[in-house]
Amino acid sequence: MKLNRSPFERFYKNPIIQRSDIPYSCNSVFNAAACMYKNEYLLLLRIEDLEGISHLTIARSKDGITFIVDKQPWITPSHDPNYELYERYGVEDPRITQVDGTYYITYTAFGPPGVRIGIGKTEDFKEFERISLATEVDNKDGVLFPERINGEYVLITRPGGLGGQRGDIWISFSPDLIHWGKSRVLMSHTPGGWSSAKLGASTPPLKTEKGWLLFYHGVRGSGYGRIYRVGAVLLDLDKPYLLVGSTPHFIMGPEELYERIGDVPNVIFPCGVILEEDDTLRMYYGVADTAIAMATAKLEDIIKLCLHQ
Ligand code: M1P
Repeated sequence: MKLNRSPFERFYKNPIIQRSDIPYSCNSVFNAAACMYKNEYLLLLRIEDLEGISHLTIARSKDGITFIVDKQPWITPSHDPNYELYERYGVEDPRITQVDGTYYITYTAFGPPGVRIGIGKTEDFKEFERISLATEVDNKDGVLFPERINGEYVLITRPGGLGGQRGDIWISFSPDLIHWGKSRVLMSHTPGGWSSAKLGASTPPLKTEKGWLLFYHGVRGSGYGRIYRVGAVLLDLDKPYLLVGSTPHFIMGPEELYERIGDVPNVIFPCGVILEEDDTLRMYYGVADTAIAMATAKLEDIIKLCLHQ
């Protein structure tokens, strides 16, 4: 049975990118960041290699559906002594945010001490410059706001939440993308509900007239494993630590076989959303940690759900 009130429509030929589309050997491709660059859709794919280490590779498309994947990885675990230990097990789950004309990439740096949020930047999707490891362990699901607010960069994070631990969504502020503070809890997991285990930001906030629109994933344990679903909230434009609306329930969950079956079953994990000129949202999401799918929704429908209209 389909979710009655899901505003999202899945692309009929999902998944749009799978392992056979990658021009070199790998285990899987999932959880891709998305943006527009020079009139093309650009995805930054998380690709897990045959040793289980993830790196990031660019894919490009004219129509947002048919993607050509670069022949070489772009961002791989760093050999810089300041980063090597923290990225030794991989770079994962990227998000792209354009701030003041520069593309910033947040990602999960995974190494022996645990997971941290890395931030880097690019102007041309050729050169990539690391800026900072913004958090200590264990912290992930970092998304950056597309504007400085009151002069500060704003980052959403998810400390904790590894294994069976609980995890909430936090927000922090920085003058320079290196030093972060004024941290506070933005959203907590909901005991007994669809995000009873943990939450994490999914896509970078999108500015709307009604507030910053943030998609997030909520996770619930089950006898068979965890279930990853998606909800949305609106945050105050000037005080982004304040919620002005939230969907009363999850708005998309695993339903199709490609979302239910794979390396990690029952996972939908968006990392990128693109707003089209006609106010259609195009969401790119990892499915079952195995492939990438796309779904569309009308911005207005999501906002109405957040405002319970
Ligand atoms: O396997 C599901 C997801 O698990 C982790 O996400 P989170 O820590 O937010 O629950 C990540 O490993 C993610 O890549 C993966 O899709």
